[in-house]
Amino acid sequence: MYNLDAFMAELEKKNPSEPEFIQAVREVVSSVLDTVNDNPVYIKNRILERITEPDRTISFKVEWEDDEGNIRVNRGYRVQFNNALGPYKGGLRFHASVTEGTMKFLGFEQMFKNALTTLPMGGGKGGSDFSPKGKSDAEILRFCRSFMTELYKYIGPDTDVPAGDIGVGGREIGYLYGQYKRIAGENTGVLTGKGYGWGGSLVRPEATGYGTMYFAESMLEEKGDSLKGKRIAVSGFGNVAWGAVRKATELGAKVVTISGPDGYIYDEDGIGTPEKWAYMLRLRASNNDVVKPYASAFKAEFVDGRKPWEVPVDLAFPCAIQNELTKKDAETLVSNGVRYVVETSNMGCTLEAIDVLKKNKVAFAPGKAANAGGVAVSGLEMSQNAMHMHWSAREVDEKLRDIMKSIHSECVKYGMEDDGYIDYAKGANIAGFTKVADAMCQLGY
Ligand code: 2IT
Repeated sequence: MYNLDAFMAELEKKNPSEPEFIQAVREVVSSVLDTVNDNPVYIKNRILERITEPDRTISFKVEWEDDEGNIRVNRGYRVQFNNALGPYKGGLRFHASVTEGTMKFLGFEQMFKNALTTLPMGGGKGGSDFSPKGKSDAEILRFCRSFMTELYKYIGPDTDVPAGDIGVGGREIGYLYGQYKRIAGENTGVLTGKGYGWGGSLVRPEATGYGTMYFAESMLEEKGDSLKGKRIAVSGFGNVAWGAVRKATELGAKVVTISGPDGYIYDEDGIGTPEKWAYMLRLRASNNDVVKPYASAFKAEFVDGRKPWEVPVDLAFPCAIQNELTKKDAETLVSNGVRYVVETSNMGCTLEAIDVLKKNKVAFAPGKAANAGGVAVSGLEMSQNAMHMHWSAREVDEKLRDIMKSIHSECVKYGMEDDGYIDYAKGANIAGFTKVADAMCQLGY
C-alpha cells in the first residue's frame, strides 16, 4: 500500500531542487493513489516508482555565435520520459526559465497527455535555456543549427519525435529540421509542426488553441450551455493564445484579454477580427516578448505589469506558462464569478489555485486534457508523413474535434462525483495513467 506523503518524500530525496517536477508528480499521484492501491498488479509491478523515473535525460552543450561575433554557450536537454505507448513525443521549449526540472515535469505530463489522445505516442520533452527574446533571425538560425547538431543523435521518426513549445514555432522548426535533414540525409518527418510545403500538417499551428476551445465547448455542453455570448480571459499572446482567440470567436464567445511578460491587454470590443489575429502573429515574430503595442494599434487598454485574472469573465484560459495562475488569482476569479478555468498552458495553475477552484465548484480542466490538441495533430502529422500524403484541413480538424470530445468523455467517466461536479483533473489523471501503467505491466520491466 502506498502513502502519498511517504512516496513524495522519497521522490523529493531523489530529485532535489526540482519543485515543478515534484508538483506535477504530486498532482498525478494524489489522483491515482486509490487506483494503484486497489490494483495488486500495479503494486507488484512497482508502477508508481517506475512511471515517475524518466527513461533517460540527455543534456548537452550548445555553442553558437551572436551577431557581434561573441561565442555563447547554452544548455540543451531532451528528457525521454516513457515510451510504453509509442515513440517519445513532445515539444522543445526555448526559454530562459528552462532547467532539467522543468523538462522533467513537462515530459512527465506529456506522457499522460499523449496517452489521452489515444494515438501511439510516448512522452518526452526538450529544449534549452536559450532565450529568443531580442535575438536576430540569424542568431536564432545559428542557435538552432548548433542545437540540432547534437540533438539529432538521439531522435528519429520511430524513436523520438520533437515539436515546438514556448519559443519554438514554425521558423525554429524549419531551421531545426533543415539541419537534421542536412546531417541525416533523410526526409522522414522527425519533427512535427513542419511547414505545409515540406511535410507539415494543416491545422497544426492552430491545433492547441482550437483543441482547448473544443474541450471547453464539451464542458459547457455537459451542463446544457454553450460558448455563445461568453466573456473569456486568455493569457499569453503566442501560437496557443492565437488559436484559442480565433476558435472562441468562431464559436460565438468574446475574448477580452491577452497578455505578455510586460502586462495585459484589455480589449472591450473583443480580440475577434483577422487584423487583430494577424497583429498577434507580428508581435510574436518581433521577438520582443511584449503585448503593449497592441493597445495603440487598436482601441484597447494596456495594464502594466499585471495578469488578466482580475478581469470579470465567465471562462479563463491560462495559455502562457506553468504556475501563471496562483491561489490569489483563483480567489479573484472566483469572487468575480468565473465558472470555468481551462488550463491551456502545461501546469498553468498552482496546486493551491486548483484547490480554490475545486472548493468553489468551478469547473477546472487540466492542461494535459485541454491542451492535448496540439500533440494530437502532431500525431496526425506523423501518420501523414508515414503514408507520404496530406489530409485536408477539414479532415484534420474533424479528427482533432473527435479526439478532444473523446478526451472530455474519458475525464467525465473517471471524474464524475456524486453531487454532479466533474473533477476533470482526477478524471484525466486516472484515464491517462491507467493507459500507460497497463502497457508497462504488459511489456514487463
Ligand atoms: O506541450 C505540448 O503538448 C506541446 N508542446 C506539443 C508537443 C508536440 O509534440 O506536438
